[in-house]
Amino acid sequence: MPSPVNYTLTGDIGVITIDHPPVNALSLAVRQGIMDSLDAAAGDASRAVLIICEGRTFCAGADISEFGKPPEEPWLPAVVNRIEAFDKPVVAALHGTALGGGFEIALGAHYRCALASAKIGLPEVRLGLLPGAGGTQRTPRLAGVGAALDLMTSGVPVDAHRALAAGLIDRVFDADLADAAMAWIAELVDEDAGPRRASELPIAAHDGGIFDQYRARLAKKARGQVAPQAIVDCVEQAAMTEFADGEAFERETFMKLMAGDQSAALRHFFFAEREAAKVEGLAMGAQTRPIESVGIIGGGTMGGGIAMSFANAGFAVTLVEISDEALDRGLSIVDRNYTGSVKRGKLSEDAAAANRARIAGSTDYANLADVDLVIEAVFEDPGLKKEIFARLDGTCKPGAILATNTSYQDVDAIAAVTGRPQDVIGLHFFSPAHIMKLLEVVRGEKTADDVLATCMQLAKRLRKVPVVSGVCYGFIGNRMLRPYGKQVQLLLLEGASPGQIDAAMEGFGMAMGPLRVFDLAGLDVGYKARQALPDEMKGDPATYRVPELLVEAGRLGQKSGAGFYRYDDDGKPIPDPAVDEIIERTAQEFGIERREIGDDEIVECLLRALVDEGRKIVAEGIAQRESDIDVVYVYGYGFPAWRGGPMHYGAAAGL
Ligand code: T1G
Ligand code: NAD
Repeated sequence: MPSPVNYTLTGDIGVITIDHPPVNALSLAVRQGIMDSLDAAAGDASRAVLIICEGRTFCAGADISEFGKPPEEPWLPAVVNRIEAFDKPVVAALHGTALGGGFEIALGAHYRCALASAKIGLPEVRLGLLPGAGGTQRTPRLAGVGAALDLMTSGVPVDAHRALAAGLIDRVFDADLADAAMAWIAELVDEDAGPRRASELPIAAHDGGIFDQYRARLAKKARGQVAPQAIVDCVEQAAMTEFADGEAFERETFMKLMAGDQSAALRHFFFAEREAAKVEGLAMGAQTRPIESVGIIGGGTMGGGIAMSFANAGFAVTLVEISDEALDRGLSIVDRNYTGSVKRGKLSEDAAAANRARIAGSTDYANLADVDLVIEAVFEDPGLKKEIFARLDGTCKPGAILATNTSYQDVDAIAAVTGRPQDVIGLHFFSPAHIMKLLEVVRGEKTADDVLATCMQLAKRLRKVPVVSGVCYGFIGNRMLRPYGKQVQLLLLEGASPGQIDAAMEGFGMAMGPLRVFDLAGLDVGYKARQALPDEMKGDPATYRVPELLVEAGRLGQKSGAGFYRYDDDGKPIPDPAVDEIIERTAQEFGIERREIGDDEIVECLLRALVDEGRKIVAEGIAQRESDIDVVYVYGYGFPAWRGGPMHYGAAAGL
């Protein structure tokens, strides 16, 4: 196998070119190739060395596929240190996304330049790790303690100009990176600018309390996660000890994280998310249909958010409602959401205005005649949905994709009312649709491959994470929510309070405890859905009597000011003795003996419910693989990614 690293002497500059698609990850061959190139540069007439990459990006990090295996020499820290120790000036030229170990290679170089479009970052924390090739020691020396802590504990990349301002790079070029870098190196050589080593820089003065401030902030923001705290420890060491001691501390801490459960879970999730985009039996380059214009039917909670998702991604959107006042109401929600995004700094005024302008309102289905894709998001009423699809069948052009955003209805039954079932699919967005990344792509019995491939590609354009589901009641996520919800109800009757159950699950890492989630979604949603079910599908009445009594008492959840909790004016949940009384009375009604229940038992019982249902979903072929279920539950239901997802956690915990 030819080395992915090539060395040439161009004039008096040695050029190390890395070409290891798709992202120039620092595999063993790349690391070895860099070392071999440095051997050559040490012995030739070169007066300086350039490190540059082919393809779409500078090295995007250590090779994650090598993790978990015994590290093979040359180790990445040794490569970085060899670059830094080189006695000729070494320049790194960055483009694309220079991330993790890739940016650490650049930090080892003596000078750094980048294309204006480049981004640099240290996202190791997202893998439950920390920059383990000197990054925690060199970054604070170049950019200061605060900027280093922000960059590494957030894992969020910064653009070239921000990196320049922070002192992390020295030059930004607008085009022709290689030429500009070579010209710059010639200047450096003419000025006799020698090696400049970040490890020799002192740490700029800073407030000694900054470390504990970060620890306290991260204990909330990254509750339960070990890597962010470890990064603070490493930067504190950089500020307090010699480089070599700090580097040794970093290495030891890195190895501990690498061996830990949280990094294993996050690395699993990194690949799970990418795997989910691959559909068995559907070639990656499968034929797709052009999608430029989109029609959305129903401008309610979901329709408005879906319209924004498409408008924000540059599509022309026609939002169709049943009447002018319904349309005005729907569009005013959209306007309010855009105003909110601008206020929160998510969008500039201009961008919000441009996106909003892409959404046209209508009450006339004839306006959908030429759109490439329609998404129906009307009430969760099977009859109404079938009526609408029959109408679309007669209105939309041949080849238009007809999608439903239904949470539970049978996509095959909806497809069957049209003469084009091959063009029908489910696109199940999650609320709020312009924010939640998960998109369940529901493949009907007759859905054509190119329709499926088109929707998978569309998800990427919407910056959503797609997961393919077969047709069943609740698809993947909502189907798993049912047994989970049933166990919650049984735990309540057996002695756990709403507050205890939520605290136990939030302590486990869930973004929000189940009773708060039910109150947020509205207890009437489940109540109505249950009314539509035949008795045999309702299950054990003990699993829904309490929420039924709450709804019948007008306690619909947060929307009515009370559900399982009471809510004060700013929506804070307050435990309510009236609810405890209803629970105790219902337990008696079912003859259930109440007892003390520990948090661990609550967590295990609820996770077991998720894992058992997840296994059935894979066994039935509704989900392609267990890791897809992890992606659904992390992105759609706030399961902590640092636990890997319910299936990964269940396997690791032996549930
Ligand atoms: N190692 C191995 N494979 C990688 C990879 C990596 N670091 N990054 C991406 N890939 C593969 C990915 O699996 C996919 O493969 C293909 O490249 C395209 O990726 C010591 C230890 C770079 C922003 O965390 O953030 O350095 O599916 O679909 O959307 O301190 O990939 O095509 O077969 O994501 O354009 C730190 C992780 C590692 C960066 C590109 N680096 N990667 O996004 O494409 S830890 C990271 C990304 C580290 C050192 C430590 C993104 C991207 P396939 P993609 P994309
Ligand atoms: P909603 O009640 O908020 O909005 C439904 C909208 O459809 C209303 O504005 C109504 O005026 C409109 N409508 C009704 N009949 C119509 C017709 N013939 N033509 C055009 N518009 C019509 O409902 P929602 O919460 O937005 O849910 C919509 C769909 O999305 C449902 O199938 C629901 O199951 C699904 N869904 C909801 C959520 C959620 O959390 N709310 C999440 C995912 C999916």
